[in-house]
Amino acid sequence: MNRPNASVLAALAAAIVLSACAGGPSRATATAQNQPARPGGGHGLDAFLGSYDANRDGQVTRAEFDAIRLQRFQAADTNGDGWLSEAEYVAEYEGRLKRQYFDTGRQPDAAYENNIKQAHVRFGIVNRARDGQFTWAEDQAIADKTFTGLDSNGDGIVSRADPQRPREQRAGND
Ligand SMILES: [Ca+2]
Ligand SMILES: [Ca+2]
Ligand SMILES: [Ca+2]
Repeated sequence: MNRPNASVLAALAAAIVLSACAGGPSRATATAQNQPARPGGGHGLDAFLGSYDANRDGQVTRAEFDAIRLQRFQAADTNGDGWLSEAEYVAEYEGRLKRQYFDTGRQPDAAYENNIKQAHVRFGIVNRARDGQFTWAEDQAIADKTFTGLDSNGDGIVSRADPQRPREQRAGND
């Protein structure tokens, strides 16, 4: 008879523990090389330029801004019905948040949960019609506000030439 002895079982247990650890918090070394723009968000001009200046010339035109917003909107509309449900809206946001955490080697924490909660709250704000359907037209209305707010010299381009006032609170923007 050949039954496994205690030392084999111990080795096996150790191997299982090790492999469990391998999937843990050490996966933090992802490089972001093939991501020209960081869509993770944040506030202010730097974040805006980082997210929307597709051709990297230091200026965001309205066409660049709209192109990326449309891309994001369409990607978020996973069932393709032309509008975002709350679940689709939050899932899109969570995808970007996850990537941001992954890129910076952070594990989901209390702030993460809070951000997700805020995304739900934000849906209630951006979905002006309160019909549970966030449409591209509603997104464009927000885009108008965001863009003209940042384009403070009014030349139709957002760049460092636009003097920015401090803005700690910019709820409703993503
Ligand atoms: Ca540009
Ligand atoms: Ca949809
Ligand atoms: Ca400008």
